[in-house]
Amino acid sequence: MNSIRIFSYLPNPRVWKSIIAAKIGGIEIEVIGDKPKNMENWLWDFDARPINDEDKSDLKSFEIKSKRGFKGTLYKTDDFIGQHPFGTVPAGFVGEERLGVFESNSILRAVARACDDKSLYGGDDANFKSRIDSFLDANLVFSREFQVYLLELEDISVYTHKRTKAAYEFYLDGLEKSLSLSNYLAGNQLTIADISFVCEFAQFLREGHYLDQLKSKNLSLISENFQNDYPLTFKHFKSLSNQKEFKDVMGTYLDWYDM
Ligand SMILES: N[C@@H](CCC(=O)N[C@@H](CS)C(=O)NCC(=O)O)C(=O)O
Repeated sequence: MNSIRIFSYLPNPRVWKSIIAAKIGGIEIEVIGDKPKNMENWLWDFDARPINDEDKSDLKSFEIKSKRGFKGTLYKTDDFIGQHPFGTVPAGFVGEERLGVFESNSILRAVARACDDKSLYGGDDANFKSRIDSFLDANLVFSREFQVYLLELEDISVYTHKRTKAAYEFYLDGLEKSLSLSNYLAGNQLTIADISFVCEFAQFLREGHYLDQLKSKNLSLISENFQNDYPLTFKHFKSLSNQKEFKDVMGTYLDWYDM
């Protein structure tokens, strides 16, 4: 079996994708990390580890300004940057050669490929695999749009809200059409396209924690009418997130959300 290690802040819905796929596919993966606020006190590396102030003065050459989602300085080794040129987490390392795999959907694909049962990623059907990829790409486009939105929610601009709303409608319109034709996103079986959707969408729903900030700008929740506007997608999201393999990983993350 191909060994897979993931380094990230935890909990992270983008890591859950891989953990859920590994559970369903019956393989073990290694997940290392810490709370988001502690990531500046870790050495970002294959052998990631917590570091103290003394370590930090010895590791000055690895100091690097955070770029997205973090504030301040992070400690990323040259080897880490060699394998992860965009410097992001989740950071996957696969195989004996500890090859860097970045982007959570790509890490998810790596996990699904490592499973004995390949059905989560289309089995031997290259065309079906490509279709699954299409959903994963559409999911990443939405995910990038709402990442900007979530990071700005403390002081949200009308521009970002409008842009994210358009991305939400584009993505969910497509999912709803798909689910009117098949039981799962890419066809009639559970695939990593569904797993990625559930984890990303659970994260997007965190906009609900910023109701006051949105109201103060006369803006409303983008997902306000999720259930009515996209009934099939809502049902799919609800039923998968309540499925044991998902629930065991996602824990209480969605408990606040009224479904
Ligand atoms: N689309 C990427 C998002 C990864 C990402 O943007 N990670 C951010 C944290 S949310 C990061 O690692 N930032 C590192 C930095 O700020 O230097 C994925 O799905 O893996």
